[in-house]
Amino acid sequence: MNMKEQLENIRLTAEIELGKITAEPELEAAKIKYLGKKGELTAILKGMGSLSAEERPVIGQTANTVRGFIEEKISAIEAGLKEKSNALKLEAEKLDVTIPGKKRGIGHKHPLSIVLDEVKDIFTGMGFQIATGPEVEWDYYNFEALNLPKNHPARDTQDTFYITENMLLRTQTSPVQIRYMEKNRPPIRIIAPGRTYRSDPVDATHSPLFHQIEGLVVDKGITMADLKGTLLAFAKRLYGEGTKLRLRPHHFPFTEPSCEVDVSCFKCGGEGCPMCKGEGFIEILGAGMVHPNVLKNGGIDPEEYSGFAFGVGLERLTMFRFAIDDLRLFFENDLRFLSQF
Ligand code: 2U9
Repeated sequence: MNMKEQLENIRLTAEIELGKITAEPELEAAKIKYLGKKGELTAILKGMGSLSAEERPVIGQTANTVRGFIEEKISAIEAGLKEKSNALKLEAEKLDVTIPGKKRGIGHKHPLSIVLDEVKDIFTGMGFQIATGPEVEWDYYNFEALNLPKNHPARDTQDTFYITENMLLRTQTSPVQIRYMEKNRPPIRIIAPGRTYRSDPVDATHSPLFHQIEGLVVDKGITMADLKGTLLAFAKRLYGEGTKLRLRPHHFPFTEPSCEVDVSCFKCGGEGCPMCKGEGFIEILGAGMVHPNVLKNGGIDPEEYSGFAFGVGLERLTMFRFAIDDLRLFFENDLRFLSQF
């Protein structure tokens, strides 16, 4: 076979082989085979030294024509493959902007927050400030300053979680009020809402974490009548205008005298029903006149000033408000429960 025939042969096989190419790697292999430094065309051009002066330009021209032909074919195939892969990519990335979006439900307040916000509104409306403080407290602020020295029997009912011997999770929000008295002069009118802790086993009415709202009023000439008037106004706003109060004597180490406060049952109005267990009244909070020792511990002279304080459990308040019979529901985050409020 002479060179011209060889060249024609290369052109023919290239045409057939290139025609079968469907993917990039095959195309790369064909480029090397036909146009590469060690390719078939190059081999022929290298052998041109042995040709006569007449033959050389003719073969040279033919070789160039064949090369041009192959190059053109290859770039046509390259363009075709590129187009195909672009189309595939577009198809894969297709986005239907007309599909309706996924609806996200809008959340709402937790029942405890609903009642807490109501209580805050009622007291701020009566001129109270809202005070907060640390949940990890010193034994001094949680117990000692509140007239509960070490080994006081009432500490038993407020067993808590200790960080160290003298540092603990607060069992009441009263330490907030001691800290407030240390930094502020009377008149004082504050409520201290927040998380509190006790090492109680969980049941329908107990939880190691719960919430308290405590109140403190200190000024010249504050009496039990102020306590009663303030709490009556609060109970009427929370449970309705017809609500009555009943104060029963009680004992707390931090108040003297002390009382437990009942409200007339908002379900039966005092007649007696399953809600109030036939009593007509429901206990909602504890209160009393601040013990002189406690005022002293807050840096306030009990000869000059007097005050009243109260404490209420937010869970208990909320359970009565919405007729919920199990406190655990507040903390389980079950939407079947939460979405009812
Ligand atoms: C200072 C002085 C006195 C806060 C008070 C109560 C009565 C009370 C309970 C209600 C339900 C605790 O969550 S509960 O179990 N609290 O009965 N708390 S008087 O007395 C204070 C507070 C701060 C400086």
